[in-house]
Amino acid sequence: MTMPDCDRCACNALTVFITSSESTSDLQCVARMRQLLGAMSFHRPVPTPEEVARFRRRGLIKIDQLMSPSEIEALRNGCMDSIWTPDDPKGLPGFANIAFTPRQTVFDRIAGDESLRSLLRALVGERLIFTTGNRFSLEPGATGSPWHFGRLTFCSIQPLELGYSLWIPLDPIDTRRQHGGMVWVPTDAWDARGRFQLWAGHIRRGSDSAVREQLEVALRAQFGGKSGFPMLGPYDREFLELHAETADFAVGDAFLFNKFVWHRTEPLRVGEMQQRVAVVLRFVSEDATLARDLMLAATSTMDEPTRRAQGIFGSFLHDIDDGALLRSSSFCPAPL
Ligand SMILES: O=C(O)CCC(=O)C(=O)O
Repeated sequence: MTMPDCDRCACNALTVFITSSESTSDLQCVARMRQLLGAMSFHRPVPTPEEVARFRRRGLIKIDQLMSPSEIEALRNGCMDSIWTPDDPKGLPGFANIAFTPRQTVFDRIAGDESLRSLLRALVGERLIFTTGNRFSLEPGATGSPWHFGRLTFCSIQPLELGYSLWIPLDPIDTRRQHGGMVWVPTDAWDARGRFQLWAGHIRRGSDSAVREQLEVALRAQFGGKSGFPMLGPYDREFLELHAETADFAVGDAFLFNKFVWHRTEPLRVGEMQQRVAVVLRFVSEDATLARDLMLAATSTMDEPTRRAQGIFGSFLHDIDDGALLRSSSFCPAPL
């Protein structure tokens, strides 16, 4: 059915509906109504069995139009809100009958959406715990993150347990023009699992200073640089660049990858776009367990408030022992 065009602006039939009703006064109402209709007509994509199999083999997937326009808008408006953690988490378990729910940031709200969770569950094959959200903004000339895997982000769980990042650019990524997107290597080419183990073993054993000194000399000799981290030698870098993949992203597209995927930022070239913003929602397996020792060793240069401000998830699970299921903590959001 075609509807006549609105005679007040260049919008569609919906405007006609509204302008012909009592509330003709403002176009804001039109915009709001369009937004609501947009949300009602938005359907998240459903992964095919082939996509699920490919994701599990490669550890990553780009999902077109995963996020609705209203979610993108909400993320744009709310992504500067800081991540909430309790003021005094150590004190809280001592109280009786204390009700504790993290404040709803836009990240919590969007990460909790059932249709998003059902898509993530289909891909990863289990329920996930939402841990934290990050915002990365890149300006022309800035390089972003060099090659890495999810070391610090997932330092609160045991090295071989699974964690996932959902990267959502809020600006379009055009790889042939300004780029500013991401570059990655699928896990069937190189899975960083072994490097994750090396890193975790290194920092766990390195708490003894004599051992650390010896390890660090060898680390620098093998991998170069001032510290030897992120444990990448010249051959490794060549290998990663040889297998690197990238993609264009329209706003609404997203990229899901597991913590063992090597990835880096591609710098934003000079051009029209003054900034590229991306937000990332982080999830861990429902069966993930607390690696408090690893988290403390990995963040040893941070004090407790900095850890919390950085959204280091394990830093506020004070009511469970090292090695316990994260979900057994009353501070842990429920797996969905
Ligand atoms: O947005 C970026 O450029 C970097 C994102 C990233 O490295 C990450 O999510 O781990």
